[in-house]
Amino acid sequence: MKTFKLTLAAAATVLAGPALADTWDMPMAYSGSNFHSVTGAEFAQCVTTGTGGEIEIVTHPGGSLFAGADIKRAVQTGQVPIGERLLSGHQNENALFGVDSIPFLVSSFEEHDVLWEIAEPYITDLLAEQNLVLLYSVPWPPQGLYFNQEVNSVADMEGIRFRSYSNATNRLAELTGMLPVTIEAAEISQAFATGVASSMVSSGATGYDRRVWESLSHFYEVDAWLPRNYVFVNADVWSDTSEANQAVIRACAGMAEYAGSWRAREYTGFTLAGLAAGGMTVQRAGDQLVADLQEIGATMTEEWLADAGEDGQAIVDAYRAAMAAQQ
Ligand code: PCA
Repeated sequence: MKTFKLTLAAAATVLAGPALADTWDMPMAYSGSNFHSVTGAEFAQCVTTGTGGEIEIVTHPGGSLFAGADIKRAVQTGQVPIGERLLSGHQNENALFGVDSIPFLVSSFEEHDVLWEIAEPYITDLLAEQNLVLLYSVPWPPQGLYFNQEVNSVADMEGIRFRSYSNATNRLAELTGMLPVTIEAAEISQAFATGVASSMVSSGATGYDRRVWESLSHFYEVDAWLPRNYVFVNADVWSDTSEANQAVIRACAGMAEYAGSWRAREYTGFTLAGLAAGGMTVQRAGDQLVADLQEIGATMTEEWLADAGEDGQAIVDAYRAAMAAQQ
């Protein structure tokens, strides 16, 4: 009996000892060299170090574990505890997810920050309803237009095959008379090389990462919008995480958001220069093209407001009021 008691005591000590390392696989859609993926890898390292190895986050960039379109579902259903995804990739579920893709509402990082501060609580709530906890999010640089020819007006875009990544990009293609085809960033080099598409709206960063100068000739800076990526965790996994480890993860997330947002800014000029060095013509869109796009942007804004209901209107009104107050 005595031996039995001792054995029990020993077992209890083992159970109460240091928690076993928990590995969190983290799928990410963009290539390992992309600044979002670099930021995610640093976040993972920060959590692993900060939790003393109790939680080890392992990133899987480039869509290698789950393709971009499947990452949110994989986290929601607990196939993986954590992931990163393009927020506007969910605009088909709820228009609010496309709050960062309203054409020409914001056209700089500074304006985007004002919009995001207003919109973030709405997105946090929306994700919470879907069993997800928002940890951090980082913007992409401003979106411009890529072509394999000179384009001076929307009329010049007629019939071009256009790579889209969200509802908003799809709609832009429709309204400009182009033919949209949805393709993940990880697949675009091949899509352009084989002529599946010959145009897209995206940042200099993605064009640079995917070496699109090998297939395309022109990048027009139009600063249409700045979409965001976000990192999120399954809410059940989160509530099973100790308070101390939650605090570490929140702190690492705060640093990642800060560092990633600065990287996005620095990457903007660097990647546009890289596209030019690759042989592309990189320039601001001409007056006619800008005027045509503004008109399409106005239509898309009206459509978004109709879809996004009261919350969407409240966000846009609050943003416009905040900008007016800065004047
Ligand atoms: N790159 C991502 C989304 C926005 C961006 O700049 C992409 O093209 O898929």
